[in-house]
Amino acid sequence: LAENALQCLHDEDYDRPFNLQNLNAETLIFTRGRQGLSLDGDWNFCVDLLDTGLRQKWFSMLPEAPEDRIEPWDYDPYQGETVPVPSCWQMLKEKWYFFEGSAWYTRSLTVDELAGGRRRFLRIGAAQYDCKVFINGAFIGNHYGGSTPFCVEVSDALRAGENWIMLCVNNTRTLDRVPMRNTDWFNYGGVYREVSLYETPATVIRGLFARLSEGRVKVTVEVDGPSEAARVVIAELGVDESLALDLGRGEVDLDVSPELWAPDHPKLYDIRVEAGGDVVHDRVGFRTIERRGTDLYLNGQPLFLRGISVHEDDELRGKCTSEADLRQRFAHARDLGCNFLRLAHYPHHEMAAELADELGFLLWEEIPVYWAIDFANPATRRDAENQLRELIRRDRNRASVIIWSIGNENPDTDARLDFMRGLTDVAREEDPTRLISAACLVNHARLKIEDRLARHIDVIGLNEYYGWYEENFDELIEIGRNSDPDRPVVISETGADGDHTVHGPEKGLFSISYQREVYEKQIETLSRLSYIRGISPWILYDFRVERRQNVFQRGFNRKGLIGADKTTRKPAFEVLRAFYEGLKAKDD
Ligand code: GCB
Repeated sequence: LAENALQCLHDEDYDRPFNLQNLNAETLIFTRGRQGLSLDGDWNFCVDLLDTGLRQKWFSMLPEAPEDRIEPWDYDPYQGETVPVPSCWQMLKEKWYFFEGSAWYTRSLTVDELAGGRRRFLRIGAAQYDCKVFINGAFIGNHYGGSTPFCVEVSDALRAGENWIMLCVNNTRTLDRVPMRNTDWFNYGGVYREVSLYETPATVIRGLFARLSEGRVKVTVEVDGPSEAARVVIAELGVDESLALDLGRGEVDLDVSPELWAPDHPKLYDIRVEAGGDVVHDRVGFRTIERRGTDLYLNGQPLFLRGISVHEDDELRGKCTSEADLRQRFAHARDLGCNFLRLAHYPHHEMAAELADELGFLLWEEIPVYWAIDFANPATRRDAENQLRELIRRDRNRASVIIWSIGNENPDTDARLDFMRGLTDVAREEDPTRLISAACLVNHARLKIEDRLARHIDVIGLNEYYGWYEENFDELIEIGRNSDPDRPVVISETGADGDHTVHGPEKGLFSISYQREVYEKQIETLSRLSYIRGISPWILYDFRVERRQNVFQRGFNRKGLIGADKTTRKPAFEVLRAFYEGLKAKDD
């Protein structure tokens, strides 16, 4: 008892040292084309609502046989229950469905002695939301942000022979996180993307950015470790160039004319980069994306985005995704006549953009600066900026990605404006070649697009729910008349719930017939607004969310054009498909 009381005194303290050693964008290494050792599979697991593990230091417990222990223990990280990684714990057991707190993952890893100077990096594809890493009892670092990858160098931490890796993952929603406590998607928890170990030479390629810039292919290489030059090979373009590295960074402009990547011609080139014995590969498409006035241009051609919004969600697997799931998603988007997907409201699995590159889809990628986060808090800002950097560094070689979105429906306060301007600076610094957007605000009293952020971004995203949250469609026309945007507007959301199951009503709100009517009226109205350069209605599939509990929702947002089974198409699907087919026919 006395010991427990003492531990409680330390409650406020225990987290502090962990905050000192953040894993962030600076610690990422470039992993495309590397052969890693997969650490997916069964890990020992325990939920820990009271954070007992941090106070009792479960991570420092030795893997002894229970009969040899001299102190009592409340959890044995080396024995007991296991769960598969990747997974979301909510999907594994009913009793974990609403669990929100810390959970411990442990597994052993046997490695050989590292040959002189070589290095090892552990990469976690994503863990929701904060993840503390311990190796052989030592705290290595922690990562904030539930949807971006992070790396930790473990060259010294792993020893030859058997090692123990422990992760403490916490999905508690707090006011200072990004997103904060209130979202319209389910708060899954766990290590829900792949975990791998990479071995590299002493010099490691951390960054590779290949893009078309002012008519030339530009390649930037960033390395960590001793190396004065890097080599860039794009065999199909006859490129084999050496570039000098200064303080670990070098850039080269290549005088070549690649075939341009476009949705109807998703041409990709193999690129290989070497530095100090380290080698990475990528497959990269080259294209341009611009805005001029209220227009968008892809490779100099006017562009209209025939889109659909998507979440990363699955009835059975939660936020944990697979290639088959992503291919099915793109097949549905293709059937719908889309050339564009909004990956809302957080970074999706990196495979989404890799497949979009191959299949020929344009993407909007986003960070979860969603609704009213703690804009005045410097720690919240650091977290958001880091998530944005990690997303951009992960996906900036994907031709499919044309827009970085920095937020969704945030109240127009001074603190928010300052925060968002900081994010536009980060996005432009990391990647000056893409457009920046955010779902901006409409002043419903004055019926006008009115958001101070609009003039700092390239594309004004607009979420409007006429026919659902707002009744009078004439007001949408009025907004069209009263607004005079000087840059492209994309309707980043619109839609209505439709319950297609046996529980769904015949007509009126929540019926699939009413959902269809809303789509018909939206299309008719939006077609009259001259400055709209695309739409991505809300949403492809119904998705799980805690806050939707009426008799038709039953824990799901039912605005999908297809049910949560990812199979049953609602009538609105056909309405949007017919509209997009018409637009395509006009384009051809
Ligand atoms: C929105 C949000 C989205 C919600 C949607 C809705 O404006 O951006 O996250 O799911 O509306 O269904 O209300």
